[in-house]
Amino acid sequence: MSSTFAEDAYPSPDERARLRESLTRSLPEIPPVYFYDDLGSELFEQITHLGVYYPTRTEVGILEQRAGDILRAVRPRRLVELGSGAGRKIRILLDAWRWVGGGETCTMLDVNGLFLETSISRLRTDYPEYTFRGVIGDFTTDLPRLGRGGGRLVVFLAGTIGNLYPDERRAFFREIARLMEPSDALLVGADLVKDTARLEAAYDDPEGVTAAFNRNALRVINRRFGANFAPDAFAHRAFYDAARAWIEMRLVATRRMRVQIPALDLRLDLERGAEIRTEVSCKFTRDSLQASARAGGLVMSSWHTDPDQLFALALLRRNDA
Ligand code: SAH
Ligand code: AVI
Repeated sequence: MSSTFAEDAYPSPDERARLRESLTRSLPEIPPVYFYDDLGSELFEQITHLGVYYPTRTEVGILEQRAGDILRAVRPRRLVELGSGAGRKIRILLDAWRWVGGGETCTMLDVNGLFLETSISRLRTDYPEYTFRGVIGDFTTDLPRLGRGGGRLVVFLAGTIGNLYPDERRAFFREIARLMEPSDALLVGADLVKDTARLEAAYDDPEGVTAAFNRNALRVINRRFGANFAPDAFAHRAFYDAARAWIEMRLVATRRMRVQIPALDLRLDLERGAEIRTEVSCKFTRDSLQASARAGGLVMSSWHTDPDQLFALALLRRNDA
């Protein structure tokens, strides 16, 4: 478990084909998974502490209130966290598990090996009664590596579900439903639709941390694919698209430039003002999340939110459970 995402082996033909396809769309895209090398994961951690970035502290508050109820409802023997990052939120569930009982193992899956390794070694020290396992992988393709077998609570926090496009989200729910047993459950953190000013402020902080996080995707592409993007020649842009109910992050070229990406055998000629989409972050209502889960073969068994209805946790089960 020692390699980190950005230092992994040379990208596979499949990975190269997918990025090439994304970058050659009429609106070029870099999938958000490329934010999360070690620097990007650290920048995300900094984002979680920003005053304007309400999702983390709000979700932590809901988890602290509801972790016991959720564990009592599911009675899992095994916890699985997808996109675990620095591994702080799982501690709230592990603390509650100590009271509720029945806990055995905790598996965390993340694309960033360093963050995974560090968080697992800390968790092993602080929770010696549980067995921890780390899986370096991609939650859009590697879920089968988590195996099967009941008694599992899978948690997918932070609103990361919103970083999947609606069709990817449906495919994700379907794949989870396929791998779940009737006794398993999925706990999903979802950021909620709210006023545009508050949403946009959360993705454009005055300190420029989100801008640095956004530009970091170019550094990752440079390293991983031998490209020569000049990150400083791009401006950060974030806006709420109310019709699609998502925040969109883009990078805007501040001058005309030619970018070579040798590993993709690709040259991009960007005009000044040309944009690259780096992330969508979908916002939900209870109904929209329920409909999306149902389309993927899951039903909502409980919904937990904060007093200001900023963020929610939804507990989902297989529709035949
Ligand atoms: N759960 C943490 C971190 C959320 S940030 C929290 O609540 O604060 C999103 C996390 O998902 C990062 O750790 C990132 O490395 C990981 N990630 C992003 N895309 C991924 C993918 N496709 N597969 C696996 N992990 C991914
Ligand atoms: C990880 N994910 C839920 C974050 C979000 O809010 O969509 C990523 C992020 N992008 C910009 N700021 C935070």
